[in-house]
Amino acid sequence: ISVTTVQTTPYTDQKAGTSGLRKKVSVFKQENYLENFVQSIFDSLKDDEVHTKSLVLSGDGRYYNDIAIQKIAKMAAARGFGKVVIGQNGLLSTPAVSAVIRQLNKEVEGSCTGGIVLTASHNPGGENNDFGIKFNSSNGGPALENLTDAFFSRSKEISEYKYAELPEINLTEIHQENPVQVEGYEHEFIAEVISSTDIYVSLLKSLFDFDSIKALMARSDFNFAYDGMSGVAGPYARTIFEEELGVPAENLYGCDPSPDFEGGHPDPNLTYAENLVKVMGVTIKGANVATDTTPDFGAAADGDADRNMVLGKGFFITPSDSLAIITANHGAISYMKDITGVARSMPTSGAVDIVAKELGIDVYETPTGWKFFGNLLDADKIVICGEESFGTGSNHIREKDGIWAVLAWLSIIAHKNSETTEGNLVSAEQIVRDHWKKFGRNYYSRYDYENLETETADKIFETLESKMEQFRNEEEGNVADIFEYTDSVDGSSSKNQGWRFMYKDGSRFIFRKSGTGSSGATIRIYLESYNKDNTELETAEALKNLSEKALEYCEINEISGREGPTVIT
Ligand code: VG1
Ligand code: CO
Repeated sequence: ISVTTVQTTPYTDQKAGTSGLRKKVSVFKQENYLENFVQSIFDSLKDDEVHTKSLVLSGDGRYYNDIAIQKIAKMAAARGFGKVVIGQNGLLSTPAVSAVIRQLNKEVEGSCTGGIVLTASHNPGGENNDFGIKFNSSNGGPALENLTDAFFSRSKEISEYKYAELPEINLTEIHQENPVQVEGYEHEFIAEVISSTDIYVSLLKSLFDFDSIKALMARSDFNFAYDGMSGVAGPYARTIFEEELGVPAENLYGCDPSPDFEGGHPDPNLTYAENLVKVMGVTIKGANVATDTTPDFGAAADGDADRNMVLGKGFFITPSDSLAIITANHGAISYMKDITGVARSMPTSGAVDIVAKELGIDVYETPTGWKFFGNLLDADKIVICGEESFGTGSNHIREKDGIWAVLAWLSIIAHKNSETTEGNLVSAEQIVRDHWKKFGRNYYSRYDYENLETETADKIFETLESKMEQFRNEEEGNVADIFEYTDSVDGSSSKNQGWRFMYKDGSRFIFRKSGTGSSGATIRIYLESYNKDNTELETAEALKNLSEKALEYCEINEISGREGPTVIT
């Protein structure tokens, strides 16, 4: 098979955000745009990391997934990879990619360099929406900043890319293509199409006690609903919830992956997971409108299935509380008898810190983005980690894992009910309320102002910085700073990770610019207030003063001319 070299000129905007490169499909379709970025990734890897090694290559099934896979496979062959491993129909969820990379390296140490994940995650898909490319390293986790910086530098000076003239790979059948000899190499190149679900499902089955969850599902007083949001979670949900755990098919919504997520916004929160929220008897503001037939527990995923939103009957559970509650009840999860530590991203509420203190384990505060958990997980410093943005996970892989979080919750509910009789179910809501009673409650909310003009966003951050001094002087013990992180494993540091305004009692408001959008600027405002004793207030009520302060400090409504946030979670 011959290799063709194509001359190209650099693009200047191929800098990865919080999680890979995300742009409109039309941007990716510009001449050589995708090829430039992929070649920049490949050029940044050393020959001995690539030659004869395998590369996992798949995505969440959004528009352009299949075309990109064929292009990238040809480029991987030309770069000297020995193998590309692709999920059937080009589908692997983000957590499944992580699991497959780790499994290949477990079978033959050092055989898999990593993976390319084609997803823009929670961003809408389709011809007029977003596409994305992310590189994961051999530990199964998102590339660290030194690597993504190298990709960006390379992309600014790239002058050519190479592809091998491979025949089209048949993505629909599980099989191996015929091995080919690629010009310039002595080894053979092979493309293998594997089951999208097998490796991931066996991993999860090894972690959780499926029998006890199955017994919970069989109870007449427990009913479960799941929404795959028409993303890649569907096939996994079908296998795990329906086939393994006996959930009726009609309780699984949005479980057929669609290139444009059926026109939806595959982001599991109260605003965008409209269907599940309705099914679960919750209003967009989180109020309880459940009826007798409302399911007892429900969950939704994002496009690439690494996020989760969990809901009780008529009851919203914040991701920060979910992290704290999973940590507090880790004993209910078979493989987690001893845990060394936990981590949360900085804007995630401190609920988990309170639990960690009680358990006598370490807690780490990292910048936003799963890549920052990688080193801590690899060094066994933490077992569970999570983000306020509906991301939860553990050391079983190196990505957040939506279905894992659901199974963790189901394990906890099963455990709490191992001795209750039918009709007396300890509900998810009860578990949360008991938790608050014991540990106090971190009232929490996030406001997103999506798609602002870049200049508007800049002006808001300038305003904030100019007012930090005023905040410090306002009350004794106030702290205002810009969050900086030093990784305790490799010593690397990351600056400008959030503009923080913190009171002495732990209440705080924080501002960040989103790094996952594909156009304009999105500002996130995080509000948190801790109350040890009064845990039964309405969130909006409990955060009223703090919210007013935050809006007053940043002047976001005045500067942007908006009346309020686009999304509140
Ligand atoms: C957002 C979330 C962050 C998450 C990231 C990727 O980033 O805030 O917590 O890790 O998305 O999630 P940002 O920079 O837009 O705030 V996913 O599921 O979109 O890969
Ligand atoms: Co995602």
